[in-house]
Amino acid sequence: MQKTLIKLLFPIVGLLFAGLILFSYLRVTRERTQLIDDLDRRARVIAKSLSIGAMRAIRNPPTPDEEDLAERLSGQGRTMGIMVCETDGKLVARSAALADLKTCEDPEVQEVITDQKEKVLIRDEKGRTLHTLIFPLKTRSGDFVGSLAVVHEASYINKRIMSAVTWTTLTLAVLAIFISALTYFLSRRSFQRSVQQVLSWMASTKEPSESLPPPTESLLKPVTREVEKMAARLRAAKETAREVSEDRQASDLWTPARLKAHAVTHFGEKPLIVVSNREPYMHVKEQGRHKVIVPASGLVTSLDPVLRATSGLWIAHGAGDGDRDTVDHEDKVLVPPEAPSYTLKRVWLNREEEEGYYYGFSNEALWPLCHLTHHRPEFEEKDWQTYREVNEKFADAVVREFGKTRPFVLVQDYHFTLLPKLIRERRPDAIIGLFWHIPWPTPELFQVCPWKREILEGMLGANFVGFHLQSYCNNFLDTVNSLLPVRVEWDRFAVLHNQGTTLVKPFPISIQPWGERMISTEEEFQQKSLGLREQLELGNTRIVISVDRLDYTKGIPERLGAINRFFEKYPAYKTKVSFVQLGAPSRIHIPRYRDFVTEVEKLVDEVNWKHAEGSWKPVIFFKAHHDPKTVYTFLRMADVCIVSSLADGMNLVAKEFVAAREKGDGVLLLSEFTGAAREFQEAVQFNPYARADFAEAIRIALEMPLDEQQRRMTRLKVLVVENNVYKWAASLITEMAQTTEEVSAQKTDSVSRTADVSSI
Ligand code: GDG
Repeated sequence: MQKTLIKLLFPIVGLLFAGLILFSYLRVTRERTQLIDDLDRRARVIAKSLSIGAMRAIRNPPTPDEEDLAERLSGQGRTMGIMVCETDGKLVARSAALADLKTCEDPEVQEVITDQKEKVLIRDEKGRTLHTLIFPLKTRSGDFVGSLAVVHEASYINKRIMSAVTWTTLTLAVLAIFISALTYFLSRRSFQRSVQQVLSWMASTKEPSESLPPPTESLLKPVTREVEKMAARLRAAKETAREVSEDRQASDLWTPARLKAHAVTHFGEKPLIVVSNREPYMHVKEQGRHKVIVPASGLVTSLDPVLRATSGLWIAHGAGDGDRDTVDHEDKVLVPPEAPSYTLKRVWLNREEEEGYYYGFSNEALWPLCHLTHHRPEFEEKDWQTYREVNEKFADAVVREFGKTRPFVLVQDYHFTLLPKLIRERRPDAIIGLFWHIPWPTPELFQVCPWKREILEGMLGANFVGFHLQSYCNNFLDTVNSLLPVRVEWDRFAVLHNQGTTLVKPFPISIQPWGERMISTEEEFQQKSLGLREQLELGNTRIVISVDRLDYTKGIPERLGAINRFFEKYPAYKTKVSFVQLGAPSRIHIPRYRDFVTEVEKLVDEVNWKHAEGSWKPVIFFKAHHDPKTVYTFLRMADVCIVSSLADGMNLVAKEFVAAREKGDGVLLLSEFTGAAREFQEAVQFNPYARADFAEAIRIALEMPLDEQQRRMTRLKVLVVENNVYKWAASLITEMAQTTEEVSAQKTDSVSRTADVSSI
């Protein structure tokens, strides 16, 4: 600290000295001028008083009296004497004291004779400093007759100046030393106090419960502000580490806190950027007021908790009619509305774009192409063009969010097959993952797509492509292998192509625990389930539940056919069991989807017409977008859940049903064509196309003994609890981190190889 203070004082003392020197210089100069002025004045008075006598001496030859004139002033104070010269330079009279000095031939005297103007000279002669005033002698009529020089001894001026300089310097030096010392001691005292305050405050921040407020008066205030921020970050990290270690001790489960710590470890403070078509929160207008809805979508169900935990950025199409009213100038809004924890950035599409890209190419071509449900894909050239344009639009929106450091982007689903390549072209260093939520067909099926190669090349812009199942990965690798000039390394499931390497891996998706989504108490659940029974006139019947987006891939007509067969075969179940279908309308602008809803309604009507008894109806079709609480309550109050998809990437409803079984009972009837069927061997599996088997599976489920239900459900629950959505997201983040390391290593390798080559 001593050194720091001295360093700090150096410029202060320097400045002080410079100021003092300037001050003494000005003082001395002023004093000198004053003394010379005094002498000028005195010499002038003498010259004027002697001028008449001098002129007389010039006119008449010198007499002894005039000799007296030259001697009259000799020895009076500092006056040495006078000298009178004629205009032709002839000496008329001179005091004896000036005998050894220059005479009338002196050029300075000559100058006065020529100019006829008074002149003052200060010069050193014979070891003395002399002040000489040369005065022009003029008659009353203005005739110039000669000059009179009055000479003074002026050495005393220099002496006086020197002593003034000495005194001023001494005084100022003492003053400077005094001020410096004072400054030093005062700063030292306040520095010491500030450092002491900051040290005790820093020591107190270690223990938040006893922490002192930061010192506000301290000289080190900017330092305390930074330390305060750092302490907050350290506390947060400590808290996360504590939560993680507690979690680890409790079990090996992935939790939001553990996922956050995992993301921070790999991405630092940079947000993970997720891009999808569907937004997690949609603002819609209802009777002039804004209402927020969570769209019925497996993608939203799984990604929202991940973004909440990692505080990332989600970029999606703003599809709600109130969306524009709720964003800021960057089209961003903080979500979830009740507890904002991440940013949603909305991208706007006009009607034509939505038609061509979303309803057209994504859902009329790629969706049926990837789901083996015998629905013919419609490949419209115009839709494909719009699809490309919208992918470009999203690429621009995504890249706009990138900073200078390497960005991490997770692209979602079949709406954005071209996006990875487009982002890569704009930012070659980006780490890009693409997650595909639906199945991938065989090469034979995929190759009917007219733009198959462009789509595959677009996807290969990603560092890795994830699917739910290994079989979808294998299909994808087979497809690129047969359609593109690439090399597939089957031992590590990698595609080597002209943009680099793409790894293809399974990441089976999952859900977050209901406990995190539902804050409802047991009492609330009982009330809500009673209310729903009343509303749907269910009485005390047993409930078989199904929850679906109304999509032709979900096997709803097949389910209704099996229900019809079940009641035909087992009529004793009439009035004792009700099939409740929660159906959220989806993609309703596509005629195929509208027709599908009409078909379901017609089939429901037929089954009910055929089997209804009194007020009891075998099927209750609850067509609406339900809130998650309603979905949860139904999943919990039912005895059996049917998931009958004809093809499904995973199917999260199956997992949600298992997670909702608080008491460990209930039976899951699961189509063997869902991704979930691979994990859920304990579910009762069936082929939804085989109506009789399907109907039989319903009976088996309804008659399954409780202990058998519990045995199966316990195993299913372990799978859902352990493999939750946080674990899924963590494995994607790990993949991104590993890819980053590999990419950096390759870069270093290629740099060193370039160096090797250049040195050859
Ligand atoms: C795709 C893939 C894959 C249903 N009705 C309502 C509602 N839902 C919720 C469910 C569930 C989600 O929607 C549906 O998820 P699924 O996974 O069953 O199906 P997709 O939407 O087709 O999802 C699928 C998934 O992506 C994830 O990768 O599993 O294979 O097709 O969470 O509970 N939610 C609300 N109201 C409803 O009326 N709020």
